[in-house]
Parts: sequence; C-alpha cells; structure tokens
Amino acid sequence: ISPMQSNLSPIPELFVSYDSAQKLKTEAGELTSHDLSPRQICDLELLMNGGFAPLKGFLGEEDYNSVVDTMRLADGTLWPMPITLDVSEKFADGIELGQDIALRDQEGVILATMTVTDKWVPNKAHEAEKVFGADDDAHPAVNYLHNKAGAVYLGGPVTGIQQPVHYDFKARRDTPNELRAYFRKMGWRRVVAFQTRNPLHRAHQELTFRAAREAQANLLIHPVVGMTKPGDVDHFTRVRCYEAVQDKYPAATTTMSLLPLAMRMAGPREAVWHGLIRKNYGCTHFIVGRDHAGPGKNSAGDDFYGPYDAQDLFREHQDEMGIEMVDFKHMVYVQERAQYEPADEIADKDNVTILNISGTELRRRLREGLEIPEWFSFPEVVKELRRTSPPRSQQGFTVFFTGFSGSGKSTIANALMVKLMEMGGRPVTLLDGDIVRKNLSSELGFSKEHRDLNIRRIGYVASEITKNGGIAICAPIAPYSATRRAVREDIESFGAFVEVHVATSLEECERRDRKGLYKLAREGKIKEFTGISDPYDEPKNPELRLDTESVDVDNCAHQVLLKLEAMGLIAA
Ligand code: PPS
Repeated sequence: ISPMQSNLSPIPELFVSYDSAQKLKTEAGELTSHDLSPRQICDLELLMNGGFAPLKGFLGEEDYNSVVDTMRLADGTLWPMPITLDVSEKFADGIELGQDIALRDQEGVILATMTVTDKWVPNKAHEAEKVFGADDDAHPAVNYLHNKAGAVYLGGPVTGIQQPVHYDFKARRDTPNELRAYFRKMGWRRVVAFQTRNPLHRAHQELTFRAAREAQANLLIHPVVGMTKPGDVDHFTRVRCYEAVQDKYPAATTTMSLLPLAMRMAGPREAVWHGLIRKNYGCTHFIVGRDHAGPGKNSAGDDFYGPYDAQDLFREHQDEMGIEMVDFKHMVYVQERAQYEPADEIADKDNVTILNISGTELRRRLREGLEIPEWFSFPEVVKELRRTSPPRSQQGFTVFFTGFSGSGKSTIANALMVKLMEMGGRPVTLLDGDIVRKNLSSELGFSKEHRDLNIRRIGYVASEITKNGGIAICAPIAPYSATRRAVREDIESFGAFVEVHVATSLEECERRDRKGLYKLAREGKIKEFTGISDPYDEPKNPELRLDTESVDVDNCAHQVLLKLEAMGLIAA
C-alpha cells in the first residue's frame, strides 16, 4: 500500500454540464417521478459527487446480490454496502425496464434521472443477515430495511442534474473533488481522516492528534451530517460544537469538512465502506477506533459485533482499498498523569486512577444538569450541549391521561394545569378530549380509524409543544394501546411522556354518568361507546395509575405533581 496520494486528480462525478443539466431538467419534467426519501437523497448526493465511486448509479440486481454475499461488485471490485433504490410495489408496477425516471427531492426539485435497468424484489432477511449480521429489528438499518424501505428495488445508472440543496453550513460542505483540490493546493500529501457522529471531546482530540503523529499526516475531521444513529445529538448542535473547538486544532495542519452520508451502523462492513469513501475524498489514512459504527445492542441485549471486528475487516482489505488504517484502542483518562492513553497501553493499571465517562453517562449528566468535568470535555462543547439539552426540569414534556369517559380525566387534567401554571416557568397547554374534538377533530366520529386519527393529532400537537419546551396535558379516552405507544414514541424523541391511567372502573363511571351518555349507550342510542360497545385496552405500565374512587381530585393532581418531581421534570 502506498501511503502517498498517488492521485489527487479529479475523481469522476455523475453530473452533466450546466447547459445539459438545464435542458435535461426541462425534459425530465415529463418523466415518471420518484420522490426520494431522506436516506436516498444522501445516497444520491454521494453517488453524484463521486463519494461512492466507482458506483455509477443505484445497484442493479447482479451487483446487489454480489455485494450482499461477497462484499464485491459483480466485476470483483470491493464494495461492502448495498446502495439501493427502494420503492413501493405500486410505483414499481408502473415502471418498465429501460425507462428513464426523474429523482426528486422532498420539495419536488429534480436532482437526477435514472435509467431503470433492473427491478426486483430483494430477500430482505438475507440482506439483513449478510450485511448487518442478523435479521434483528433492533439494528437500525435492519429496522429501516423491514419497516421503512419499499418492497422493490430499482437499479440503473444515474445522470446527475444538481446537488441536493443544503441551506445549513454551506461553507463547510465539500465534494470529493473540492477536498482533493484543497489538499493539492495546500500541498498535503498524506491526510488522515477522522469519521465521527458525536461531538468532539478531549479523548477524540487526543486520538486524532496521535493518529496524525503516527501517520505523519495532516488531519481531516470529517463528521457525518447526513443520517446517523437515531437518538444522536442533532447535526446542527454537533457542528456548532465542532466549530467551538476549532481553535484547539492547529489550523495549518487540520481541516474540517461535513460529510452528507447516511450511516447504516454496519460495524465492520461500514468501516470498509467509510474507508473507500475517504479514499475518494483524497485521504491516505483512516482512523478506526473501538466499535466503529456500532449499532448498539441486539434484541437479546448483546453486542451485534465485537469491539475490534471493524479493525480486523479493514486490515484484511486495506491493501486493496489503497487507504491505510490507523487503529486505536479505547482511550481513557489517567488521572495521575493528567492525560489520555489507550486503555491497553497502560502498564501500571493497578497503580493509577483511570477515568471514563460513557455516552450514556454523559447524556444522564446533561439531562440532570450535573457536572461534566474539564478532563472529559471542553467547556465550549459542554456549553453548546447544555443549550440543546437543558436539564429535564427545563425541558418540555407531555402528561397523557387515559381512561373511560367520565373517569375524571378532564377534571384532574384541569387541576394539574392550574397547579403547573401557579408554579410558572413553562407554558402549559391542555388538550382535553372535548376541546380537541371541537377544534382539531370536529369532523371525526368514534370508529377505530377516527379515534386513531384523533389521538395521532393530539400526539402531534403534544410533540410539537414538548419539542419547544412547553408542557402538554392531554386527556382523551385513547382506548387503544398501540396508538398510545405510537404517540409515546413520537413524543419521547423530544421529551418525557408521562402516561397517567385514570383507573376509575366502568361501573363507577356508569354510576356517575355525568353526561348521561352511558344511559344512551346502553339503550343503543350511541354506538361504539367505549366500555359498553367498544373496547378499552387498559395501560399495562403507565408511569402512574390513579384511583379516583377513594381519592379526591386535588389529591389526584397532587400525585401527578409528585410523579413529575420524582422524574426530575419539575424542580423539587
Ligand atoms: S377517543 O377515543 O380518545 O378518540 O375519544 P375522545 O376524543 O376522548 O372523546 C371522548 C368524548 O366523546 C364523548 N363521546 C364518546 N366517547 C366514547 N365513545 C363514544 N362512542 C362517544 N361518543 C361521544 C364522550 O363524552 C367523551 O368525553 P369524556 O370527556 O371522555 O367523558
């Protein structure tokens, strides 16, 4: 392997010239259009700009099968990741082989055309096993494969019309040819790339400095801003974090550029893929650390891959790839020496204090507003992270009451709202069943479909309120557990979801019959009435269950407050 860049000349792109693009764009208006998913937009950008060279388009069936089974294209070229264009069965039915289609972004802008040469139904379980190591939905890419991707794949060469439009951090985005040109201009013959989906803390700085020293190379910080692992710090925050520590890196030897890659979290195969991409971006060396592109635990609670599997696979192929690995063991902080060291190189382990803060622990400290020590991260980074993840007592959340009609949901919800408003600090919105049905869902009835729609709308509004730091109190019947779970998932990506089961029995609700509805339901004058002629799935694990039969409203609302306090959502 030559550690020198033998070739900083331009890499082939799939774009046509500006004039041809204008013409093609007009003509493509007539073509059948496929609206690209966010992941497909990322893939297309790297196909078009040469990041995925030598690919010329989305894989055809023969290449796909070969990549899945052997990590190579049909002609033998090393390529570990299937780059496929998944579409719905309905869309595929209308496509004939040889047909050109337009590929549009989510606003309808035509980015490229593709000549469809292949159309097939992939064996997704096989793809999952081979590429990701297990057909287990706990793996984010396997989950995507089974639950998001369309059933049919289309393959064929792509003709690039324009880059996807980015409005954020434009100056920090470079194509492979732009980075190659920069390296050429700066005279950087050896460049080591650091791939990351996380903010840079001190351990990363130490690791990248060591790598640059070891490889005697310049350093490219090359963070992924396309799609990373669900739950990661969003890329806006991360880029602000990177910018905040730029001056900790010597400008003469280091640069930073954003990579619009959609990661798959495929560990070993992903490491090889990342290496090939960095080669295309003009790098000579690539850092692979512990658990590179790891997807987390499988559904049995075990790791999908061994911590150094990615390094092993990379090592096996690096000669062929033409990019050299700089491998690192886990870096930890040695207190006595006040520095980071690779965990496996510490000879006097038993006589020194080794400190480490895991990603999970860091998130906990941020959530609870606890200290994050300077040996772990830079104050500038911590400040940015705290701006995005304030402590729980300052974040938005949703309290979701569920129970029979007449169980007391609205009354308790109202009391809770007033108590929270008395405390102040965050805006509070009450989305009571009746209010929602008047303002948001006035056209809906009580069929399963309509109830679901009603709850999804409430969930959407509550998730927006939660995202923006407010408190949403919802009080619908919400009889179906699957719908409640879906709403929980929507909201939990922004803040806490506190499910409160108002567990008043049906008999008691019917005995009270405040609105006289139970009587009408018994007489068959109201159809599909919850508890009488329509089901109610009792919540199995609500955050709180309230007994209203022996406790008054004020006390019920107080119990909710105590729960919120215990969860850290309101200050004690
Ligand atoms: S759901 O299932 O969550 O969409 O219901 P929700 O939006 O909370 O609306 C429930 C209120 O509508 C009145 N109502 C009915 N409830 C249940 N089933 C039927 N068929 C029905 N028809 C009208 C009832 O007054 C509910 O009010 P609450 O406040 O729950 O007593």
